[in-house]
Amino acid sequence: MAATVDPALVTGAARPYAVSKMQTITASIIRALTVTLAIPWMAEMSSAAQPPEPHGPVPTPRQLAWHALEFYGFLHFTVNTFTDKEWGYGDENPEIFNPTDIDADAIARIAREAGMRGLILTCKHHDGFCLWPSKYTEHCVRHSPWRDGKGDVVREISDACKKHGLLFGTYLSPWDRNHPEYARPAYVQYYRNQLRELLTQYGPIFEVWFDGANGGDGYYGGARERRQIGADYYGWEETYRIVRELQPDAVMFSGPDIRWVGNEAGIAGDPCWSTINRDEPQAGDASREQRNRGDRPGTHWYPAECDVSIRPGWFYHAAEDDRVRTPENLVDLYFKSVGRGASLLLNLPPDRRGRIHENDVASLRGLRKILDATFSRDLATGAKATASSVRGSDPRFSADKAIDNDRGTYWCTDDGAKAPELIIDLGRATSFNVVSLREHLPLGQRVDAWALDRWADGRWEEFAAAKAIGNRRLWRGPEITTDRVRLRITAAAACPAISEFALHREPPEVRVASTQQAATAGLPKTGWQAAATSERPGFGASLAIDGNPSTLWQAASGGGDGAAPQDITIDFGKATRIRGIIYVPRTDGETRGLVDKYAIFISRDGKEWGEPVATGEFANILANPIAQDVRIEPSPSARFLRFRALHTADGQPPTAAEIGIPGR
Ligand code: FUL
Repeated sequence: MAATVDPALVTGAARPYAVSKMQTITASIIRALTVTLAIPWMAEMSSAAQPPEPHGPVPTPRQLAWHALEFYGFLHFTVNTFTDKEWGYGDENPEIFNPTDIDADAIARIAREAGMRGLILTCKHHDGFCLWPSKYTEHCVRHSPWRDGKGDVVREISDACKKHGLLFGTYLSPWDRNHPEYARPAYVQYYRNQLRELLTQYGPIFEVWFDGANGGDGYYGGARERRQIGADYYGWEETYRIVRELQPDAVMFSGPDIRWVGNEAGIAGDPCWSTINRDEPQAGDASREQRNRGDRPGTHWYPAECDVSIRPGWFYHAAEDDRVRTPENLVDLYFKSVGRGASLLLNLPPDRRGRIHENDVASLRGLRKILDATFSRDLATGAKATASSVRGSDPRFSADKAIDNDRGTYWCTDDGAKAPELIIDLGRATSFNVVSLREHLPLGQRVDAWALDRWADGRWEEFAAAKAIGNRRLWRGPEITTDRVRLRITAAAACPAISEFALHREPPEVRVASTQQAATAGLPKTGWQAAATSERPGFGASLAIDGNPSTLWQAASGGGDGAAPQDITIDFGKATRIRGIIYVPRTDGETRGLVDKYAIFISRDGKEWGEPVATGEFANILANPIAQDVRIEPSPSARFLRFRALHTADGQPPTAAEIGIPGR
């Protein structure tokens, strides 16, 4: 049997995959990545060495195919787009879903141009409204004026993905705040029925996204109550089985295949291992820290996906049009997700037209421009590669396999050589500030730690050192100029198998990454005074108005249900226009006492308060603890404001890093 590799299917690092179907991708990647294990011409070589044994847990074929994607998009779109919320309560009238100018084609084209390999659509978010005409509910597009009730957003987006060579994935929220049977057995059947619709009617699905979020309360067919579910409620094993049956190539996020990275900020741990220690393959109750970094050594291959929005919220809000992440910020996230061996799932929320807002498009184009300018040229191409060890002196494992721009080949050493060196002689002084490394994943994650040296003044000088390589490891630093670079594997669990060593030079103007999204500017707080219903020693109310988000007010008393409500009352010293409030959650990485339900009261004299001027929820604050900007219109004027924490996400006494008033 002659082994030929179809060049179109070879997954060269510098060559993007020109495929549109998951099956094709899976087949091509597996072939390319495992080709060295099976090529018969190996036998013709005199010094034929055996490839090394895989080390530890290894990726499944579908995980391997997913690793190759690296960057794809999320589309958060539903009734929330029209109610300006992040979590709909489930009581929305389907008639409010009415995009004026939906253009799935344009959405897919923009995603493709940005370099994304697929799109995952919120077919149903927590509000329960279905973007396709599900035969199991009336709470869907069939009752929207959009396309006279004959529309199907899932169809339009999935078709557009096919047309533009993108993979398509589904998000079907397990938590459903609309369904009367939620938290009872009948709902689980309903959920599976809907999943079957999505997995059978829209072609190949590359990823099925299971969201663990659940705030408890909802409309639930008019009951308007809080419903608790137990850990076994959803019966996940059976649901996973359905996905495997209907879409065997699909990976399941927060199921058996891919783990959440532990934050919604787009940042993987450093290092971020693709393995985790589990009794079960899925993460279950893994801590955020464990999800963020993984475990070494791990019992299961369970790589991380970084989900993050291009705006502060997941859904479109016109008020965030000027808070879209900059291209530089997106590049920074790319390095901290893809560059740490995870994938980047970047959310692009369609607006009320059903289009990606111009500001988001501009940022995406900027991102692509920078990535192309950085990665289109590999400065190590054509260099001379030598290594301290080559497996069996077999040319199939020689040093140059790390710089041949082919992810299917790799440099590998003899079994005993666990701390080898790879020297890249560039032939002339070359400037770069990005180094890209990859391991040959079918053999597992083998490298624990590595360092990079440059040749300077007749000796090696270290300029980088870190842990873990995995699917991809990007080092980004100040510009280095040298004619020789050395990769030192400083610790490995098994002889290394390195499939890529590449050098790149970023356009100088983007090197200082701006990582901040401008927060809403608040009124200056001079002369303000604050008092709270309770405070823990050292965590007084005044710390919520000191302009310093690293200090916080923390209420005292109780735990569980007794923790809230609690009030913090602010005296502005003079009548002040109250455009709303800004609640800044604690910034110390802790999640205790995050307020998720609030009421706001105002008073002229600090004695008479009346009805609240605003009430609501800070949806999703636990997973995405960003500043919450609540607007009150028309804006009243008052000297006193009371922020009442009605409920906290974890039932602990409320906390606030800052409470402010929007300045405009
Ligand atoms: C979270 C959800 O609660 C958010 O609304 C969003 O969908 C995000 C991707 O996942 O858990």
